[in-house]
Amino acid sequence: MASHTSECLLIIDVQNDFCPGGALAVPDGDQVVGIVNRLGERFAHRVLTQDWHPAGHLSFASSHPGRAPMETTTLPYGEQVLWPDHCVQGTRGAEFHSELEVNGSELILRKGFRREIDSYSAFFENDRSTPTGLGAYLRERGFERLYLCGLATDFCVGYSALDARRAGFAVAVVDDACRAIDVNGSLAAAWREMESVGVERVTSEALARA
Ligand code: VGL
Ligand code: ZN
Repeated sequence: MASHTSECLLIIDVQNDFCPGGALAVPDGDQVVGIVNRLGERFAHRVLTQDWHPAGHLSFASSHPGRAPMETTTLPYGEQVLWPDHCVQGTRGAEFHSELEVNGSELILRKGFRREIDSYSAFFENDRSTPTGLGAYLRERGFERLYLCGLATDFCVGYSALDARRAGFAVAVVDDACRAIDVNGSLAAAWREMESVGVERVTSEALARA
């Protein structure tokens, strides 16, 4: 049952910059808003994440002279996609979509706030070892099963799902409540990886019927 007290809905990065018209628009990103709001009604507990970068963040192509968005580079912790400037702290692009239901969420977890390191995952930054604190928070709250939705399936949702499994939670991704960026086959790769570690793929309709 999706309303069970040991379950929490994680709503990943439903922010203006990931919606049409935004700096790093995910195709049809805004289409998840209504689905996520309805999904949220079925959960007793909800947590939001917010991509939250300082100006000049090293994941921005603009911080690397001569480099263009969507190229990759090597940073001390490994390969990093270079993005357009997005979700800069305090800007409109970093705000949640205006129609997203935010008041019922119990925590807003901000990530990617260190200039030198990106954080796709809500649990670990892109070095895969610096924790955000979310795993400990969710464990201490007694949650055992996490449902993930939001943007983007192949980056922040996918990395968060993998790390949530690694942290010992049961994890399901609500497929129709997510949208993907899909660069160079990243969406198929993300699902392959998620399924290989036991992340369940569910739909909001199936949850509503359960
Ligand atoms: C994201 C790329 C860069 C995401 C965030 O929310 O999926 N993707 N920053
Ligand atoms: Zn980002």
